[in-house]
Amino acid sequence: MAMQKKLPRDFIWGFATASFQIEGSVDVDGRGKSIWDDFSRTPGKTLDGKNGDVATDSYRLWREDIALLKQYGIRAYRFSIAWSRIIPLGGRNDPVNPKGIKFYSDVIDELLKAGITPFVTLYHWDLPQELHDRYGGWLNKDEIVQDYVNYARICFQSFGDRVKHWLTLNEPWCVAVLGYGRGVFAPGRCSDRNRSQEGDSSTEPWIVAHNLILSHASAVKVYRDEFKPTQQGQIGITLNGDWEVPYDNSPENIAAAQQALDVAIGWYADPVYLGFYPDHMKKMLGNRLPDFTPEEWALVKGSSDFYGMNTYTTNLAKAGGSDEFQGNVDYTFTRADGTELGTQAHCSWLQTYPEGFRALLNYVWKRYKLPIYVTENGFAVKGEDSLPIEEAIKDHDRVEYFRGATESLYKAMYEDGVDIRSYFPWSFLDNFEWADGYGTRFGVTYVDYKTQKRYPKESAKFLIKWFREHQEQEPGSTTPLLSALPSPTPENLSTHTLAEGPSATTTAFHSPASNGVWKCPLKLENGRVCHHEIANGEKGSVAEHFEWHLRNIGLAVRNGELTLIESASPVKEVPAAHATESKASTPRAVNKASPVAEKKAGTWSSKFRDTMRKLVM
Ligand code: GBH
Repeated sequence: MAMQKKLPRDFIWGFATASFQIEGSVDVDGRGKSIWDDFSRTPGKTLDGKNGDVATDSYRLWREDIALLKQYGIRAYRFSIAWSRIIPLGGRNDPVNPKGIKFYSDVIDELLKAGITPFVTLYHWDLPQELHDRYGGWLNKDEIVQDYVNYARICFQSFGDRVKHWLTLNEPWCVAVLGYGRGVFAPGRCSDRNRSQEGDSSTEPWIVAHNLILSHASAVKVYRDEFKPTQQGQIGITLNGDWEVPYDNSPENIAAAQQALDVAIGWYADPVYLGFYPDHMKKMLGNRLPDFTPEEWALVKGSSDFYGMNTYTTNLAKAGGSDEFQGNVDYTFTRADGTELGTQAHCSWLQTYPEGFRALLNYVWKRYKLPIYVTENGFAVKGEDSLPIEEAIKDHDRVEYFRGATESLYKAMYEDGVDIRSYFPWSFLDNFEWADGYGTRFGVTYVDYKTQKRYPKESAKFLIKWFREHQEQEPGSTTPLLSALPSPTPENLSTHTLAEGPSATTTAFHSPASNGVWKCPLKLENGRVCHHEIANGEKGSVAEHFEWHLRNIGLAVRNGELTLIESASPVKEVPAAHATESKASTPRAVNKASPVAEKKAGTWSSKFRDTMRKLVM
């Protein structure tokens, strides 16, 4: 069999989040209000009536979160900065909040210390409330562009020495359409007076978009002029956009698919990358589409170093309907023959269709001709929120989604020649899913909102394993050394699953060797560390043996998480000693291990202990 090509070492992969969806602590350390604070507290605005006051509590739990990212062995983390933590009132003449700067600075330092590349979004929908109240926020071109640029500049100044990947805006389509057209996201403006007392869905979204594009382009100019020469980073915008397949082969539906793409993607991507608006938009909107002056066009065209892609699904496009935000095209997942496109997610707008991801990557590459950074891609399993944790973490549909997505990513790169530089599954954690509240879970890590404990789902393990197998590793790389991930049933370590892959020995916990002998699963990438074999053993005694190792290293599984215990117990070189120790800590009957003599016991254990402790710290 021919060797499969591997993703290059500098391919960036990791998980993504956004400030308002995870941070909570909305009135802590001088943070100002964002437009999502009160909006999410307004009855009727979120499906479950819940708000962002606590979310995943990550403003307080950020160290634990980064420790988990590190344990996952990922290479990058995409997160966003809350504008109102940096400048609580938002504006260019308003005071800067040192505590806000310190928070993100500490996060960045901690990530870098863990070998994780920070990928930073400046704006993921949480506009300072004051700017909305003061002058209409994104509706006010003369003010918002300057205020956004001022905020961006402070971020470049404060973090740019360490952050080399910047995203100006997340999904401007959503900001404009959902916030000012449909009125379902903050600030909730639209023409429907049952929903909002103010707003005009026929004009405001197009104005807001115009101002978003100018704000983005102006911030990029500042970065390129003032910071890039010394800081040497990349900066760009990230756009949502799903693939569109014609409902059938009729000419009007073939045209409809392109028209849908023109509004879903071309509305922003054509100006930013090509320097014009799609014809379909000009025809559809006439003078409601604000044009740019020649100077503005010069600023906007070419204002992104790369193509930032957030994509989730594919729509079947049918000509007709009056939804301008879809280009007057109807969307469906039901084919003409009555079959469904793919597996239905928890949210109505999302079904699986990995072929669409590959097609979209090809379309964007051919049309915009820039390297693609996939900055979001993910799936919410239907009904996951009503399952017990042990069931929810077996997220089969999400694993299948990512199996398809990674295959499409791989084929787009190596069969189609698309230049793709990053992949960020959404999301690192279940979190505040905007108007859906907390009932829709997109995480690869389950969050138990009662305890704020995190539990890796199967999808996290699938992705970690996929990238370990499909990406070139650093020479002599040892990550992830420790393949054990926290488990939801810590009291029973025998059910503790190890991530599969070359550095792990999963089989050890699943079945004995052919001669009925269990092998200790402790293994590093460069070889087996422990040579203990446990004859006549049942699963439990292997697990206890493994726990014994952990204790010797100074680690323990506590509340399902691998933690450092205050000090490592003295290294026991005599394998037999552990049987007694295990007994003391657990009522489970322990079969006496019949250890194979460990010749090098004295040499590996202390060194190994240090390595393992460093990993968990
Ligand atoms: C992303 O948006 C967001 O960046 C992220 O914050 C969010 O958590 C994640 O997706 C999961 O939703 O039915 O007409 O109201 C995804 C792009 C575009 C998907 C709009 C939902 C619904 C359109 N979104 N779409 S509509």
